[in-house]
Amino acid sequence: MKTNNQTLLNWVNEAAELCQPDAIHWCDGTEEENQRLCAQAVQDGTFIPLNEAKRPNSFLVMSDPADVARVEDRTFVCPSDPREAGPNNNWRDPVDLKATMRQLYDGCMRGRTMYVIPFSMGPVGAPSAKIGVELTDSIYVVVNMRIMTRIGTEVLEALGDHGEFVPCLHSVGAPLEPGQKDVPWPCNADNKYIAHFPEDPSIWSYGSGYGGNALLGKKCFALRIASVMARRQGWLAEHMLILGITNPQGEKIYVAAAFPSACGKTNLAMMEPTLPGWKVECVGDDICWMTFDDQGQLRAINPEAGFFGVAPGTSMRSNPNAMRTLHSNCIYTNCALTPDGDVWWEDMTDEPPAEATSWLGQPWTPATGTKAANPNARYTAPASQCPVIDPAWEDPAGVPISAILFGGRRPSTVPLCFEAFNWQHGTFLGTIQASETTAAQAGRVGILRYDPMAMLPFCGYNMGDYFAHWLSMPGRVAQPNMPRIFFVNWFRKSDEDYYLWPGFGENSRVLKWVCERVQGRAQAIETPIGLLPVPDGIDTTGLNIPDEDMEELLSVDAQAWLKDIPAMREHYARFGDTIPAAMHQELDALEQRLRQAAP
Ligand code: OXD
Ligand code: MN
Repeated sequence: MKTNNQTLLNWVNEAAELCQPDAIHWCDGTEEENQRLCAQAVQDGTFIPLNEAKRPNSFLVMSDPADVARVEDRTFVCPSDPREAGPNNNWRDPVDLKATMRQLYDGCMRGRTMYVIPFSMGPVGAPSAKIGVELTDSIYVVVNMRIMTRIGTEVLEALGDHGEFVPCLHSVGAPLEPGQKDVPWPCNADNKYIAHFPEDPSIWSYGSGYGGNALLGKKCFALRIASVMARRQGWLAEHMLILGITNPQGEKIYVAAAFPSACGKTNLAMMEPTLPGWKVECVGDDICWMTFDDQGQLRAINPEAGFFGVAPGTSMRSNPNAMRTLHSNCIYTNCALTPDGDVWWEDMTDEPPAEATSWLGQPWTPATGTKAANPNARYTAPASQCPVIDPAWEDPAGVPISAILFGGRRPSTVPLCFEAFNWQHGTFLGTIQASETTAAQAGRVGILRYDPMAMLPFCGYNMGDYFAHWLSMPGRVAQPNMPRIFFVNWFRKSDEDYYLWPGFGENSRVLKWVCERVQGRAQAIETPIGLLPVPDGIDTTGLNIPDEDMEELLSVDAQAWLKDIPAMREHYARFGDTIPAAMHQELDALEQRLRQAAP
């Protein structure tokens, strides 16, 4: 046996008795093991090897069409007291749900191997790293966890005989009878449960093999369970990218940023600045754990080791550094397959391939009229392969965070960028972070969907208590050196419905302003909503943007903001009396400042 950790051994035995796998395999995390598992998955018909000359050591996987995304309505957060979970989570009584799930797990791994994956979220042995162990009957999960986290023997060694770990039990829920032929993507589409028991803490997942439902280190551990730990222990587990930005003088700061899904987190995290002499380097694209150091400085680690990125829309134009990360050693899920054994997805190239096999395994041409790749098709790529990975991305001490950005997709009302007055006001801005519905969604256009701190699907406890935790941060150390908080909006549209701001690499111009504010070099104008750049505050050298557009991007329309106030109050009402009084005061104060400013 690879470990003497009795708690771990007992739990693996109990799980094996319940799930009844044919075999148990303890993952060592080696390349040799990885090769064997990938070869097995090819033989099983789950993995399609890609063209060795084009994408060495890479595989395409096509999932069951009934298992293509995170299932929020089947995700449960189960403390004993439902108030702890809050209205932002689906709650079930933990005793009842465990009984229900035990019945499902009973014999669920028959005909399969149970893999034991010891994994570390964060560099192995780092002070703020945390260990989990995932038991799974899916090779796809093992191979993806190996990219997304650090797995294997070194983690067991770091765990030691008495170390603590979060047990994560996963099954696709598709036992095989003797002689029964397997399908390429086993799952149990009608019985999915993604359950979190924060008081244990433990994670039980059943029925899905996809992404955040099955790679339990990511959303389940690093956000939902970790947010509960962070609250108890006085740190922050956030749905944020982390980047380093260096000016032409070589001065560097680190920034963390929270945007809801589909707002370009990965693109910002590894952008190529258009401003000459500026450099952006990536620490992480999705999750950020922040702890105070003994100087009162918040320092961040990326608990992950890979990118599980949305493929469609990723191109040399939108994210060249992501494209350059994908040269080898990647897993692709639900992308299309080209005749020369490569992958393709919508907007990857200007010209689509003349023909391909769609993610549904069907012949596809541009005339087919359906998407070749699933809209949630993904790549799983080692972060170490990113050409702009930050030199300190695995520093066990983390990187010092000087600024936090919030933002959403706001075609109207919200300016390009502004700064919060202080930490409390910045927290308030995070709580009212929202995206507007667009024509792409059914229902009315322009409705605000609030996603506070981009954590609505990922906060493992009551959202109101989470706001209070944010407010408590500066009081936790003697001399806090809090990051400055900013709000950005790349998606502002003109009255004629075009995007006023070009986005992508041009966002470096906004990051430049953020740096200059942090360094005390940029002026700002006090407005009812916060501190805005002065006219000319944003460097537009070489950018062909009309003065009127720039003016609109940096204007505060008090009437438009006032129109949003009732929706903000409704949003708060959803969380009842758990919303801290300070947040209501901020909302009242905002309304008052807007009324004074409105003509
Ligand atoms: C993700 C998400 O996959 O936020 O990162 O849904
Ligand atoms: Mn995410």
